[in-house]
Amino acid sequence: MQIAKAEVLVASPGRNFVTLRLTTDDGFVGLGDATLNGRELAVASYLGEHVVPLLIGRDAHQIEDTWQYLYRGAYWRGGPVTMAAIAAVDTALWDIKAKVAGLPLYQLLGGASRRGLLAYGHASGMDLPELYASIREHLEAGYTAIRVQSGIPGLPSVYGVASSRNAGVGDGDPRYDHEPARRGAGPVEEAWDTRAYLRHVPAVLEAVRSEFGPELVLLHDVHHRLTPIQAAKLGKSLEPYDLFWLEDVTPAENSAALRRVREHTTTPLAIGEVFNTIWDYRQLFEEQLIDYVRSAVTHAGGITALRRIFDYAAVYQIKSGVHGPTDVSPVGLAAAIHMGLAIPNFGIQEYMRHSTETHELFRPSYAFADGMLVPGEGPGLGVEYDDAIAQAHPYAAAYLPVNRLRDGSMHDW
Ligand code: EZ4
Ligand code: CO
Repeated sequence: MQIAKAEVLVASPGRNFVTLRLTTDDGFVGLGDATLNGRELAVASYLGEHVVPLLIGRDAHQIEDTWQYLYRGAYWRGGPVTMAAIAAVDTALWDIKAKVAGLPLYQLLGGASRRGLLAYGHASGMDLPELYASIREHLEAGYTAIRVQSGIPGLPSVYGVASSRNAGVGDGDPRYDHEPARRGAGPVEEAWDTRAYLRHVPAVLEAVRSEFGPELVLLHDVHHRLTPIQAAKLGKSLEPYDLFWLEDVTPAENSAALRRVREHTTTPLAIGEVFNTIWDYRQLFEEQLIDYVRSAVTHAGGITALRRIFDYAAVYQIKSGVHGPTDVSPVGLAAAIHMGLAIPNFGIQEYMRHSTETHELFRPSYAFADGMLVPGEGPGLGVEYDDAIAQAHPYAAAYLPVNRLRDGSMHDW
């Protein structure tokens, strides 16, 4: 069974998605997500110019060999563009293999190890009343685990806080698909003040914990903004509020920073959404510096590569906590749901519902109910790309914001 056709599809149902569609000579179709938020066309070009020509005529069943061929064969290894491209090929080939077998993909990964995936949503508010309202909406929608992001006094906008009041969780609520790659010729500039953040956040989590009680699973994302000692101090100060995890406390390049954090706090740590390969995790795993792996299928080289990362993590009792923002397409999310159902060391799955337009384009068959995600039971990933809908949503340039400190210096966003 040979790969006969490989198409790189770019569409923008509110935000940009890059999808690879492979078709075999006997008519099986597989999809892979190659979306790199804010840098989408770099991956589309890498795929179109350098990968697609190598795929035509290859045996669609040789997933491992194709992965090795694209990873080793480029000589220039790793990096977000390359690994998103490899991820898309890998995911599409798994989709095809499962369709040929006539099974939902999780069956090829060892079958179901649980009833569903505990999922967390994003609650946010510029102030406490707005945040409480957002948490209540999530509870009503069935979430039992919630990420909490808050406005900071003195800063007009902050990462993770939806830009309009009462951002909802419902299907079709455009405000919930707010993840902040904004259309335009360049990035929006936000202001950041680390001291103001560190003063404010413990009070927010104290208030939320006392308002909603001890059962609710709470998470918080620091988005790579602190120095090691600032992160250590924050982790320690949040211990009384029993977080499920504190995410991305320090910039991802400096693994040893988390040693400093670990020396001071028992708050669980998650990192890895911007990592590309298993090597990025090596020190973190071997020194047991983290508790959850954040890599998405889309950004870590696909199902083949992420499964290896999870197995390596399991040696150290480290669990999955797969990145699931709305910039990972329903194809990437479906792949994560199949993996999460099967792997032994599943932890939690991030789940921000995609917009109605995005669901119309991809028609995913996974479902969210009672706080859990389950994949569809049809063959493959359970996602179908609708070309007619794609036609109506052409690519539009969009950028993630950048951060500047009060004196104008650039800071990590
Ligand atoms: O900012 O995926 O935990 N989730 C995150 C995301 C990232 C976006 C960047 O494209 O940190 O919201
Ligand atoms: Co994050």
